[in-house]
Amino acid sequence: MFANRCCGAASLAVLWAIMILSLLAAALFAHLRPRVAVAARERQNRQELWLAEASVRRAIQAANLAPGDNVSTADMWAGGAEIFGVRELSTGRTWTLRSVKALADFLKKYPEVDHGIDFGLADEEGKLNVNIASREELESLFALTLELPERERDQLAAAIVDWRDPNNMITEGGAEQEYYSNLAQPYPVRNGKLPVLVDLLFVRGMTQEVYETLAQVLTVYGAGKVNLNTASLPVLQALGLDAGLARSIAGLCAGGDGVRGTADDFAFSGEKSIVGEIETRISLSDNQKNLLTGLVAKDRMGVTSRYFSGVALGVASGGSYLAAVEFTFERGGRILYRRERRLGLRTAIKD
Ligand SMILES: [Ca+2]
Ligand SMILES: [Ca+2]
Repeated sequence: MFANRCCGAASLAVLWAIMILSLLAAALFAHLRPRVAVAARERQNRQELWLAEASVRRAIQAANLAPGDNVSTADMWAGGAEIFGVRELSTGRTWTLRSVKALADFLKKYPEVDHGIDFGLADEEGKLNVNIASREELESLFALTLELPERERDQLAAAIVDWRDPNNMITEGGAEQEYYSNLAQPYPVRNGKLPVLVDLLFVRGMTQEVYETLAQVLTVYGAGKVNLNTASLPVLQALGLDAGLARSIAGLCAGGDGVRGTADDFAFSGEKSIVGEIETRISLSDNQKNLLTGLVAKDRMGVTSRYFSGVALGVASGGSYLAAVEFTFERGGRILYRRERRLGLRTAIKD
C-alpha cells in the first residue's frame, strides 16, 4: 500500500516535470523562432546582394572592353539579353536591367515576364544633362516622353530650372524657396546643380513614375556633350533636330538590322567629322547642317562616353525577395552612384 502510494507520487512528479519541461521548451522555441527566421532572412539578404554585385562587376568589365575613342551601341556594354540576361549561379540568379523604368516594368509584369525585358546598360552621355539643358530643351524632351498635359509638363520644366538656378526669382510657372517652405514638411530648394538625378524627386510636380521615365533621358553625368552614337530619338529632338533628321540619324546608328545594341550598329568615328559623316549618308538642308555644326561647336554633341548605368538584380534560390542595386560608374570602374533596395515579389522566382 505504502509502495503503491510512493510509486503514484513519483509518477505524478515525473508528469509534472515533463509538463514543466515541455512548457519551457515551447517558451524557448517561441522565443528563438523569430531570431532563427531573422538570421535566415539576413543570410538570404546577403546572398541576394552578392548575386547583384556579380552583375555590377560584369557590367564594369563589359564597359571597359569598349574599343577605341568613340563609344557606340555596337560596343559590348550596349549588349542586351546575351550579355546582361539572367545568369544562373550556385546560390541563385542575377541579371542587369537598363533603367529604373525597366525594373518598374519588370515588377508590374512579374511573374509573366518572358518577353520585353530591357536587359543591358545605359550610356549616361546619350542622355540630356539636366544641369545644362535649357528650359526649352527640357520642355521639348518632356513633350516627347511624358504623358502629361502641356501645362503640367512646362511647369515641371520651369520648376527644375528654378530648383537648379542659384537665385530665388520664380521662373514663369516655376517654384522657388517660398513654395518649398510652405510644404507640410519644408526643405530648402537646391539652388545649385543636382549632384544626383534622384534629387529631381524633391522638385515640385515630380512623381516616382515621371522620374522613372525621365531617368531614361536625363543625366547629371558628363559635361553636357550628347553622344550622337547612343542618343535616343527624344534626346536628339530636344537638342533641336527635327523629327525627320533625328529618325534618320537614329536609323543609321541602328545599322542593317534596324535594332540598337547589335554588332552591325553604325558609329560616328570622331567629333570633328560628325557633320561630314552625316552628309555623306543623309541629305541635309542648310538649316540642318548649321544646327549640327553649331551643336558640335557649342560642345553639345560628341561621340564619346565615360559614364554608364544599370540596375543589377539578385535573387537567392527559391527566394521571394529581390536585391536591386542601381549603379552608375565611370569607365575604369569607379562607382559614382549606388543605391541598394530590397523588393518583395508576389511569388518566388521559379527555380
Ligand atoms: Ca533657384
Ligand atoms: Ca543594329
